[in-house]
Parts: sequence; structure tokens; C-alpha cells
Amino acid sequence: MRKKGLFITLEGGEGVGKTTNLLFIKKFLEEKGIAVEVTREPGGTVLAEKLRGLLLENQTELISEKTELLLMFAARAQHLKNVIEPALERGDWVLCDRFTDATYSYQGGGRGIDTNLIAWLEQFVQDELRPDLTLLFDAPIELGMQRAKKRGALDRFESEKLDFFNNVREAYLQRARQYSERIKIVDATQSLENVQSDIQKLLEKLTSDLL
Ligand code: T5A
Repeated sequence: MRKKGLFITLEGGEGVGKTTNLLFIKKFLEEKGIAVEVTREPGGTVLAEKLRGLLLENQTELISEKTELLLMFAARAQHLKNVIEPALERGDWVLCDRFTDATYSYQGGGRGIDTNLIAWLEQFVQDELRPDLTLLFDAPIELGMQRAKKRGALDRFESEKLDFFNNVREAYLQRARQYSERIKIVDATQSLENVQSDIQKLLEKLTSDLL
């Protein structure tokens, strides 16, 4: 594909403020005259949203780690083909709530799947497409879970143990160190006002470099 728009992803543990700040970023970009496609993973198309339902619902049958990994990438393949790639080709910017860094962190860090295997699937499903900018919202697990719990019943991932989430957080931070040019850490323990002021600074820099 010939990519013209920019691909921005939001990442982090449970309840750290990705969805809240997605709308803030959308508004900021639209005020700069940029057309924005807002989407999420797993999900973003009718079929991928069905896969999301299967992945997030608490199931009576145990979902194996390999099944979980393959369903994430199956949803992603559909999402890329039908939503993300067409939007980028049109020249829109894509704002996506989670992407493949989540797979490295949850299925890799959390479940312990070999990251070489994840890298192979990433290449197979995405070819050369990678995010241009990733905002990693970071906060201690307990804080994010407190915020997530306020919303009601916990989903299949949110019902995992503390160790799982600590491993997920560490994997995210490790990726931020490895890809420091692309992944920018946002301190999600701050007030929403301060979080959004940090995001605005990052976006001002990005847009002034490009527009
Ligand atoms: N997954 C996903 C994988 O395992 N592998 C993958 O490859 C992918 C793509 C998806 C699940 O799938 C897994 C990871 C996930 O477990 P999800 O719904 O996308 O699930 O992810 P969640 O993290 O569960 O989404 P949440 O909606 O819980 O978290 P958000 O979006 O980070 O948080 P948000 O914005 O809803 O905020 C939560 C609450 O906190 C408040 C908000 O108002 C809201 O009430 N809040 C703040 N309060 C005070 N100060 C701040 N700074 C605040 N920021 C937000």
C-alpha cells in the first residue's frame, strides 16, 4: 500500500485513559484541519468486533494462549484491510486505541509467548506497516484497575492476576526503551488536565514538523 496519512496508536494497561484521550487527540487534529479515522483493537470492523466479543467475554471454555494470539491477529488482518489501510491511503490520519504493541505486551509479556513468533505474525499480517507514533499511557496497575472498576464488571483480561499486569507493564516499558523514537511515554498518574497538556506538547511538535 502507498501510505499518505499518519498512523498513531494509544497503548497502556487497563483503565489508564486511552479512550478518554483518544477523543481529545481527535479534536486537536481536526482543529488543525486533519481528517481523522478513530478506531480500536481488537475490533474496528463488523467481523473484528465479533472477534473482540469472543476475546473479552468471560468464557466457560478456557481460551488457549495460541488461540488468543491468532484471534488478535485475525481481527487485525481484517481491520488493516478494511479500515486502516484505506484510511491511510486516502490521506487521513488513523488514531487507533491499541495495536500490535498490545500483542507484544499482553500475549508476549503477559502470557509468555515467544516474541519472535509475534514478530513473524506481525510481518505476515502487516507487511511493512508500523505506527508512526505511539503514546504509551503508564501508571501503576492498581491505579488503572481502580479507574477501570468504576465502569462496572471486569472483562476476561481485567480478571487476570496482578503478576500478569506487572509483566504487561514491564513489556510495554521495555518496548518504549527499544523504540524510543516512536513510543512516547505519558505519565498517566497525573490529573487529566496535565495528561492532556503533555499530549498537546507532543502533538504540537509532531504537527509543526509536518504541516
Ligand atoms: N489486548 C488487546 C490484547 O491482549 N492483545 C492485543 O493485541 C490487543 C489489541 C482490550 C483488551 O484486549 C487486550 C488488552 C485489553 O485487556 P480495551 O477495552 O481496549 O480492551 O482496553 P482497556 O484498557 O480495558 O480499556 P479501558 O477503557 O479500561 O481503559 P482506557 O481506555 O485506558 O481508560 P479510559 O479512558 O476508559 O479511562 C478509565 C476511567 O478513568 C478516568 C476516565 O474518566 C474513566 O472513568 N480517567 C482518569 N481519571 C483521573 N485522572 C486521569 N488522568 C484519568 N484518565 C482517565
